[in-house]
Amino acid sequence: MKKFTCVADIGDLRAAVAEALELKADRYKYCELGRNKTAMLVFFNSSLRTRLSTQKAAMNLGMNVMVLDVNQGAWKLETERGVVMDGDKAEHLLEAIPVMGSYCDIIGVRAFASLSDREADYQERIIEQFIRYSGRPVFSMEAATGHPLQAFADLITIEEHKQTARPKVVLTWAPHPKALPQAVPNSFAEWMNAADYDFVITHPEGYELDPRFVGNARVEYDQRKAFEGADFIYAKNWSAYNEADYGKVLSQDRDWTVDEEKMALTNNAHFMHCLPVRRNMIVTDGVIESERSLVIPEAANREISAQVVIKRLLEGLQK
Ligand code: AN0
Ligand code: CP
Repeated sequence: MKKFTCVADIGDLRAAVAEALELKADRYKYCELGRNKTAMLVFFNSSLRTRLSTQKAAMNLGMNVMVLDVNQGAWKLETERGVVMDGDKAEHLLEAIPVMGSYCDIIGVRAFASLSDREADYQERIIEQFIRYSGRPVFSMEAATGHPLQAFADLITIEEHKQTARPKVVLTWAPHPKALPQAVPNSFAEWMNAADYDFVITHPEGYELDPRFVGNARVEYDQRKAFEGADFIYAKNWSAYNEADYGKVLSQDRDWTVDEEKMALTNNAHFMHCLPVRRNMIVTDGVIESERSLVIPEAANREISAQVVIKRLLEGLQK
């Protein structure tokens, strides 16, 4: 594997899940693979899980790890080409990227959507420049339009807990006070479609996602109807994707909060969320604390999804 930004990069999903479960059972089996190799993790945005789980995954493979928080201690970076740099930005991404690449063997990048320029966000301008100019295999730790390490961990978690071959999985929008990217729901939809589950997306009108990610999923505007018979409820907030409202919060309607009454409509569904989660906005205390909640095992599987991805990037270096 030469890069990891979307489901296509991982290839056959059955094989990827099998590899994940093999690594989970023996996480130090390939501890020599990364010896004398360095992973650099570059963060343009905050993180708890991605930062820790990706470091742990690289360490399990015997790698050295360097973490850079671009906004804390590094020079302020200009990302647009052609700008006269007479403001507060001291360095351009076009120098910073190859410099970072010169110190490592693989690079992970977290660079969220601006939510102000849909075209620039959906062209993935930041991570694409890392792919082009770093000279190293690059993997997404949540870019503008996708969070594939999260979606892969979610897939592993569903495979571990499903009771039927083709479970009903429901992605539901839920309220949040701030404008959040579409990256998590986009990737979740992409991976659920690839896994060929019975997949339904529910959200208020105006929150339609990019059709390229929605694919063949069924869209149901009545949340309660969507929940009927569900085996997994995956909650997430996102801001509007449509051109007129891009990046805006259109609703904070707490009638969309996932609560016990709505979970009772499901087939005793498991509750999932990528975290961090705002309690009693996205989900009630009762649901997230219930025995059907998978939020902690889901987060734990981030170490496993990252380890499969980094292992494959390391194997790709040898070819
Ligand atoms: C981010 C998002 O919604 O993309 C990261 C989620 C993993 N969430 C927040 O900023 C709260
Ligand atoms: N789920 C997730 O990516 O969490 P962090 O933003 O804390 O890394």
